[in-house]
Amino acid sequence: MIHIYFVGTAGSGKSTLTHAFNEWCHRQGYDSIAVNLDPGVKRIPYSPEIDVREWISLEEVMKEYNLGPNGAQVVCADMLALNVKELEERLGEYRADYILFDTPGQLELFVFRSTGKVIIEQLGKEKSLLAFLIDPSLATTPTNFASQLLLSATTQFRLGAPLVNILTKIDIVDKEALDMIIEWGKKPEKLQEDLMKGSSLYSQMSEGIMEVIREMEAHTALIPISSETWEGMEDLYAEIQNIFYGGEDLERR
Ligand SMILES: Nc1nc2c(ncn2[C@@H]2O[C@H](COP(=O)(O)OP(=O)(O)O)[C@@H](O)[C@H]2O)c(=O)[nH]1
Ligand SMILES: [Mg+2]
Repeated sequence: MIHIYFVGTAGSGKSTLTHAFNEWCHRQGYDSIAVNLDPGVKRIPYSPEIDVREWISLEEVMKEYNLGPNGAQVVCADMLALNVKELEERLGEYRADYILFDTPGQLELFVFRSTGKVIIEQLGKEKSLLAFLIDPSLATTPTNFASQLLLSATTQFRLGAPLVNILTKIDIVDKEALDMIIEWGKKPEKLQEDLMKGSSLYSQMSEGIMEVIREMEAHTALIPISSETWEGMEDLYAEIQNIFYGGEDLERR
């Protein structure tokens, strides 16, 4: 059983990819389920097998504690950490090979508060993979892309599990921009070179940042994916096999 946590900034495509990858797995005959970990989400584009909204309600928290939506989101995230046993029990009802977790819209709720760490550790860190989603619209300049990689590195640093970077929504990115981002993903030296072309004021800082990116191996595979056309789903699956079974397909074991 492998746990995949889809993490990324708001709107990066977590919910859409959780659903699309789940569908793709079913289509291939793989055994997967989807879990919604976002208590605050109003509408998700699929019906997850497990949904934390079954036991945590943003509306009720807003009423009970007299909070606005942002404050209530924080309380809900903390409640989720406290209710991890309930989640574990619900998961115990399934025997799927792949559990796909759709995490809260705002990345900071899962990454910087205790929620994400508590859940991953309680459910088993050794079988967990972080899939960090990078929205291409936040990655079109060297500075933006490097900032996303730093955020990805921070996520891995905080949560302490293997991580893959995923470039989402590639069906709506123009080819030139896409090729550029993919090249930066493959060649850190190219990213560094392009970063240095920017303001010299920050060149030393850029060098330091690149060092962190290399050091933390945030610069592992960048997998370009579209949840619309399903391009790249196969690559994500292959990378999962690679990380957990050294490339040997679970289905063929
Ligand atoms: N064209 C396209 N749109 C996408 C893709 N993935 C997500 N979106 C859109 O991006 C928006 C945010 O996606 P969502 O999954 O809700 O992001 P989340 O906040 O990270 O869960 C939605 O309008 C999605 O329809 C994709 O692969 N292609
Ligand atoms: Mg979402």
